[in-house]
Amino acid sequence: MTVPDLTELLADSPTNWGKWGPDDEVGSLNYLTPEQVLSGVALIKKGALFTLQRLIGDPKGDPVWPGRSPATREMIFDESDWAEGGEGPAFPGGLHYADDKINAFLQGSTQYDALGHVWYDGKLWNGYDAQTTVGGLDKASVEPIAQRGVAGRGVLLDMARFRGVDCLGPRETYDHNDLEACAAAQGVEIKPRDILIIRTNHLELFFRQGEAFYDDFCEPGLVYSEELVKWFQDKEIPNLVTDTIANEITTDPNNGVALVLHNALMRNLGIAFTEICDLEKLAADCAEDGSYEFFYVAAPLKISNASGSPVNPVVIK
Ligand code: UVW
Repeated sequence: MTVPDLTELLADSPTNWGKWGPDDEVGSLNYLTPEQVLSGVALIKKGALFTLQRLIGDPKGDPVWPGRSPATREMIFDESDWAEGGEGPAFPGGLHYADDKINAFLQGSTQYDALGHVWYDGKLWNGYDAQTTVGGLDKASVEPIAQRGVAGRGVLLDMARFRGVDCLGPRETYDHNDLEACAAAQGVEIKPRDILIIRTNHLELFFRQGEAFYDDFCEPGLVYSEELVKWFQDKEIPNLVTDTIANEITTDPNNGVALVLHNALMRNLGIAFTEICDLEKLAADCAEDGSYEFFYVAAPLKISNASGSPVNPVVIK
């Protein structure tokens, strides 16, 4: 197969560039108006909270994109620093304290991608020049998303349960028609401006297989087509949230290109991507009470010029 480059493949793919002005850095999150936030709040019925972040430093391992390493945490001060000969600082009254730090890829755990995280043809979201990423993102970093915050009506699409499997395997695909069919089977409607949360439970294979998981690395997920991109644009989807590392099939089976939707949806339409979520408790609850719609809220960290940020999204039902 001759693999096209993204410029060629997405030559006629639509963009939302300029839709929210020449200085916009949050893209389709603009669809999350106060009315949208309130439509999510109105779905709170039983006061149940679900946090969607994976544990950083999970003893079972942290799944990351190949080439990245899991976060490491280092203890700076603990009680041993105040033992005989220790270096713990002395404070009046005898205060001791714990202090630690982490060294982490900002894309290496449950995270929001900045809209400027990916690009092709020298341009990122809204047409900003790729040179603006050099030394840190001057445009479309994660900071404007963090300054804004994310909240609205969320819908869970449990593709694993819909397909009657424990988890989707490598290379399994689904598209917007499958999402609609899944929603119909769950008795929920995908409405315009919904935050879409797709469960595959694929990372269960990482926890079962350990490093062997990477021997056959091609995550399952959405696959690019013109119709799919149009569906996302027409539905005005602000945010795509999944429990996989990259939110889409790793390599497109139709053309051999990697991460096409990062470009067609994030770079071109300005859709925010939230990756590596843990959706298991939420999915179990949705299956039990039959309700797949809820209030979703997320606050990525305010990190200047960053390509992404760790986050602990919260769903309230
Ligand atoms: C890459 O950056 C390659 O992927 P992701 O957005 O999934 O972290």
